[in-house]
Amino acid sequence: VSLSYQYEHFKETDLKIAEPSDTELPVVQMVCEDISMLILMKEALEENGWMVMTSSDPEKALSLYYDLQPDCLVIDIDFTEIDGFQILENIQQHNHKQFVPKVILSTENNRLTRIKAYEMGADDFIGKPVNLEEFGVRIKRQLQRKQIFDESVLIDELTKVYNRRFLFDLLERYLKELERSNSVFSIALLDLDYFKNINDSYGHLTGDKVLEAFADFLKKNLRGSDIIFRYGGEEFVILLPRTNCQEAIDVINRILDQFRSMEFDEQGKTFHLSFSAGVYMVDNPAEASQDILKMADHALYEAKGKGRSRVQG
Ligand code: GH3
Ligand code: MG
Ligand code: MG
Ligand code: MG
Repeated sequence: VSLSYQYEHFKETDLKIAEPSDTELPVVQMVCEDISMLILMKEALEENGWMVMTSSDPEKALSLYYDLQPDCLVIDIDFTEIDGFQILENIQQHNHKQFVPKVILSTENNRLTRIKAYEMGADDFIGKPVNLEEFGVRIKRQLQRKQIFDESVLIDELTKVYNRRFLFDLLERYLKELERSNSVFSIALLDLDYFKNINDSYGHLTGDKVLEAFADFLKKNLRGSDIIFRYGGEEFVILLPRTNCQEAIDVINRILDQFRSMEFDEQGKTFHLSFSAGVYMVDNPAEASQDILKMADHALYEAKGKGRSRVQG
């Protein structure tokens, strides 16, 4: 397997689910030995416009689960050869930090089975026979929970770019990726210049609007591979994969030029803004993510000290 494949695969599987403006269909995976019932349930769910993947073989279901990373998993535990709870158990053991709602189906709709299911991490339990209409609504509810969870874990509410928490999560993954490759990546820490003046002159609501506009500007003008995070207040981080220090400085300088020429129009007054940035290249997988940010912050501090509106490597 070539690195580029790994890289694309890594991006697609690990990041696709995390796109802030994700327009992908929700994916529901179902495991059930009874194929005719599986078909009926699949049709019922597909009416909602969801993508539904099914399997009647537990082994295949598990590998599909890890490849697919579904948004909801439905397990009918009534298998003849195995204890269907083993599927749930296996998945819980490999629980990456992700949240995937799991719905258990069984004819054994009794107190002890339900308790066991919930104790093993099930999010819902539906007794068979399944009412298809109710089934669809209950799965819909689980998909909503999944979406709310993903967004709150990953995305900054105001600017809709990734949040600080996800930055550190993703840094860990990129550092691991460095171990496998000879690649590098760069981090740029951007801080708006004299932002307090905006709040003081126009009020906090305008300040918020400017932050949103800045995030939109970054989304529009950065390369598709660059990843944007709100680090805190008026500070943003750009992760530039496979980009060395000089290339990163060039990218951020280009962005700075464009941003300086952007005109803001508020309460009958127009103004321009700038930012300062610190860039730091990472080529050592042993580096701690906190230290990476410290180095970028150090460079940012230098940029501010030299008079702001500049990029410091
Ligand atoms: P410098 O050039 O040194 O960066 O000056 P500055 O005024 O940007 O820096 P300072 O850190 O002193 O002020 C940052 C301001 O950003 C202070 C704070 O009120 C404001 N701020 C932080 N988060 C938000 C936010 O979410 N909304 C608004 N409106 N303002 C925010
Ligand atoms: Mg600041
Ligand atoms: Mg400051
Ligand atoms: Mg500032």
